[in-house]
Amino acid sequence: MDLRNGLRPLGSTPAEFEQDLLSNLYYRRGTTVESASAQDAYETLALTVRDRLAARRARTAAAHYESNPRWVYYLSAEYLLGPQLEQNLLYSGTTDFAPAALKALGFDPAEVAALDVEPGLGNGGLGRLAACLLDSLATLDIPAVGYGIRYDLGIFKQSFVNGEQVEEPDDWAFQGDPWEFPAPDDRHRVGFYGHVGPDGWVPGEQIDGEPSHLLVPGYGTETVNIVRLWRARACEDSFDLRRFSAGQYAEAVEQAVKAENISKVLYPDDSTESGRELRLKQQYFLVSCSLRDIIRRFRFRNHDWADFPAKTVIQLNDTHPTLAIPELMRLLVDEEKLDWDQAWSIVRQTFAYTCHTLLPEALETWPVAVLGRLLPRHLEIIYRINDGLLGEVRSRFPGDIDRVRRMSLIQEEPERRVRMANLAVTGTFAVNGVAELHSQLLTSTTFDDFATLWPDRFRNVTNGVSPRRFVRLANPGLSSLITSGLGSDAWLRDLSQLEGLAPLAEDSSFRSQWRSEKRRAKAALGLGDPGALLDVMVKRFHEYKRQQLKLLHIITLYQRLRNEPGRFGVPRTVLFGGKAAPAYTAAKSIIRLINAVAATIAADPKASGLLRVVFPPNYNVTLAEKIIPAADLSEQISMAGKEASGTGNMKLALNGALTIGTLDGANVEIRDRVGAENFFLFGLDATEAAALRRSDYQPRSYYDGDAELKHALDAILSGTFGGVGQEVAHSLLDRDEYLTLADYRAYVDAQDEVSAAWTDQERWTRMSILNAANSGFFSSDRTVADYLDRVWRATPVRPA
Ligand code: 26V
Repeated sequence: MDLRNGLRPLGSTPAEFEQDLLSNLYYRRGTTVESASAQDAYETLALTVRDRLAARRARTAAAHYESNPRWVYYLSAEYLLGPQLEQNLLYSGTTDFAPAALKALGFDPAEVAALDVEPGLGNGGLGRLAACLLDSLATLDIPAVGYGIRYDLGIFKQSFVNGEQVEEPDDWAFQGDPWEFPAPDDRHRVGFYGHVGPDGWVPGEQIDGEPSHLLVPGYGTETVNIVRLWRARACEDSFDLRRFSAGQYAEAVEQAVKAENISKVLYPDDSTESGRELRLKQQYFLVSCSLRDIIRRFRFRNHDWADFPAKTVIQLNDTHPTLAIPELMRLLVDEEKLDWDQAWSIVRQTFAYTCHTLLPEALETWPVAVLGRLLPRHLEIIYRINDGLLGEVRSRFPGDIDRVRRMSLIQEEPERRVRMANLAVTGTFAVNGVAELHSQLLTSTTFDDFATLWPDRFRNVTNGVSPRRFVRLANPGLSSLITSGLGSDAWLRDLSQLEGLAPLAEDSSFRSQWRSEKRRAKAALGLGDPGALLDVMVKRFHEYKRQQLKLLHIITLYQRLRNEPGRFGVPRTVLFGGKAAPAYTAAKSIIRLINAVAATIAADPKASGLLRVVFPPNYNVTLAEKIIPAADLSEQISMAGKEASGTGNMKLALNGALTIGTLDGANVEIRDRVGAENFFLFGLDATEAAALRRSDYQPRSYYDGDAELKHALDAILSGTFGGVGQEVAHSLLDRDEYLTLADYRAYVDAQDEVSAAWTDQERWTRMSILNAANSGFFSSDRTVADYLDRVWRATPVRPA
């Protein structure tokens, strides 16, 4: 028998599924129907579903081996994959039989499904984008692997105590993770510290990287790709038996604990100085393990290094994995003995870099002293790359010392630091921003010198989101309506087909069904009054995103309902969701104030039925899938020129929310597509905002000049909200870095237009349908197609 092709197919009928569930309960979970807990049932269900995808995985891997294709490798410190159960049921075609099979064995399907825990291995947009791109890569049959870190503790769990954010560890894999395939036999050794000898780097410390992988199925295709996550492990010899025998138990395991700390926790962001060296270690750990794995895959079918760039493209998700550039140089020059120029040419043809920010403070730099101690050979390589770069700059721009200083990979003042973004631009063939405006601003500001030197290197790839996750799974009711409206579910693989909904905006029966789907989603969220406009602001808390602007609007609405009911507008529920970095005091103050304002309004009978503020804690992918379908209004109100793209804006528009927003990030492209008449635009644009920031901006002049704004800020200052939030008001009056007060009046006026539009429900529904109909561009399938065309140049391989 040909074992390679002789895999016994798994049954595709409900009865076979039930049979497999039972045998997995006995043979793999090791328990019985009588004694099985809900957890047993969950793990067994996961195995039964996973097996079906694993069979497809085996066929995919065989097809990839056979065709020796060009591979896309995605390197990312973060993945926000979201809950796995429902997705894998859908993608394996077993959604319909799982509940019955569970019931037949005596389990409550809802109780079992509730045990699915999302791996929160990311902070926000950057990590969720990585997950959407993997979904689309598999859906488009592209040979791809995502590499990341398997953090023991993911993004912290948020709760509120007296309205204040409290963080608790997220031990997401406490019960084990049934979706994962660990490969403890496939460890890679990673070095740190030490010195550079005549034959290269001699590390002073070593640890192991242990991989496991999760399956990444494509939708409507056989392909199943993987995401490979690394976990840090002490090397076998790290246990100190001598100390243990001497009763020094803690010391005996010290090395092991230190090693395993590397993958212990996801950094909530860079705003804390503590543990920075550990973060650099994480980055090198990811890069070193992943490159070794990439090279191993290359060697299955290839022997000549000159072929490496033709078979490999490695996408750097922001600068976190940028050490891959000097690491590949080290492997090629020190270990493979290629000459420097040949190695540099391979490296430069292999890597591409995506930048995800415009905030200067978010551009990573590492102290030369720290990097040189941890990775002495890599620092030497970075210096040599810098010599080449600066040589090129000097010969193109003789005498332009200032340009040399700006472009150098090394910042000199106030301390010497390595500029990771400059290294990423220098070591790659393609650099992209994540929305049109962002990409323009990158070449005109952040990377202007590099764009002058290498104009062909820069391009745009506008972000997108997975329609499977954020429409089909999140909003099954609306999905069915869309499918019946379009006459097919092919839109799930070609989201541009949503355009076919546009004529249905004129069909009153379709509009009424569309509205009832919104109502149903609101009811599922437990938001009592389905007639109230649900106004949603969900995203990480950051001053540039301006949750404080939304808050000023809420206070104004509250004051109107108390003092000038004629100007109040329509009943609203405002929903916030999002976490603040634990060390980001200003963002935490805004959270505290939102909760205080919510409590004040909730306690006022005059507000009852008119205005409500809710803030469910611990916003994550699971919660996003419940909130987004229910939203009527999407708040995208960042200071223009600061939000690279946004992806929540796309998810909300696809689910029929109307956007109120500034001309920032992908809002610009959303408005272009859905039409200016279906989008509530307000505020300064990026050029105006930058000019106002450069001028002598006086936030107090807006306070003095606008009675409603003054009234709102005075309420905070005088302690109306339990005395909370004075520091928020002071910071707005004294500095207002993100021009909140300058945009307040335009924002409140635009919100009055929102209220007016809401009073005409037929008009609102028309606008809602047109938003969804014209947002098909924002599928991550289109994003991946753009990456393929502009950067990756890889082609599909379909399993036989
Ligand atoms: C990093 C830092 C670090 C220093 C302190 C403040 C701060 C603020 C922001 C960041 C950005 C991290 C990168 C990131 O998550 N960018 C997001 O990427 C999304 C996917 O491309 C994009 O939609 C969001 O607009 C962008 O903020």
